[in-house]
Amino acid sequence: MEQQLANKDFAAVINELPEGTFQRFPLCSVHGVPLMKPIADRWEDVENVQARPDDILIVSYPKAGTTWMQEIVDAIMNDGEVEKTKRAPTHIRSPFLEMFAPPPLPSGIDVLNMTPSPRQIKTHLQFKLVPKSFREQKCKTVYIARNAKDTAVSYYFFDQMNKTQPDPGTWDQYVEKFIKGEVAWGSWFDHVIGWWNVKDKHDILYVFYEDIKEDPKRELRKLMEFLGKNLSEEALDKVCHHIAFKAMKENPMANYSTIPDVILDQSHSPFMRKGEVGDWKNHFTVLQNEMFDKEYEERMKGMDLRFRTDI
Ligand code: PPS
Repeated sequence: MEQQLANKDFAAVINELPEGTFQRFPLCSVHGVPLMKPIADRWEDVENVQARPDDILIVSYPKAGTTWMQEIVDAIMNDGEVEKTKRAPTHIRSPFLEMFAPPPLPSGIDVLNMTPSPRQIKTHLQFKLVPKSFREQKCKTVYIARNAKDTAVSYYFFDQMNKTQPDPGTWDQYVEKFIKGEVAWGSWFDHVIGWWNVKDKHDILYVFYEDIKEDPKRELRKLMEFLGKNLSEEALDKVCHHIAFKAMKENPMANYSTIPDVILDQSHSPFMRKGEVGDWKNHFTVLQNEMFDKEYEERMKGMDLRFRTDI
């Protein structure tokens, strides 16, 4: 079924849809979280998704390294046989739970319903918004988190090139919106804290982008153990090579190059943009940084959740 979906020429279908089908959708509040209108409009469908006990949920705030984690999980689930990860693009191999799509394109839920178990499911939802059946089925969940400053920079470039997200405005305006959580999927703080607070109550592995960047093999081992897999050293080395930034940037099954410009305009900014820790220093002014730090201190007060903005 994945192969069938992979073989369909969605790009051709997308390019034939009437002008205006894809647009910079406004944000609507869903239980207090701003989500793009087409997601809010079909929220009941998302809430009613039926999880299976062997589903693996891959969760993140946008731009935290979701695609990286999707590639890692798929490679591990395929026992390090990385050739198997080339069977389809990321969004088919690992359906995006709340992703909307105008007919005849399949939505995230449509893809999910066609995916064989064990399914690897991407979501950007805060813990409180995840359909309850994932908790009932006690699904394994991998949460990937990235420091707020690099996330904000990455999101700013993404919102420029993703033609379905609200216009980010200037960088100065964006920093303010990001801090206030007035961006798609809401507040970075609510997201990382919400998942951190429940990580020991459910089957959740909380992983940091910066840790994978620092020592991919160490983090792969943690993931392998969590997913109940046992890869040889040789297989792990193969996975490390496969999930390196340069390899993924050049991999059409991982770099979103199959999505047409009308949605993702990669001529503006590539999806695989820099893949670094600390790029925020090239964008934050001294003033923006002071403002950000002040708010950060306030929001993270008393938390035992620590992020690195440098490695
Ligand atoms: S999305 O749209 O929310 O799913 O985006 P997401 O995949 O979460 O985040 C995209 C950022 O992750 C970087 N990335 C990587 N970094 C290091 N190594 C690898 N292999 C890798 N793959 C993706 C990607 O470049 C985006 O970050 P920036 O800082 O914009 O480069």
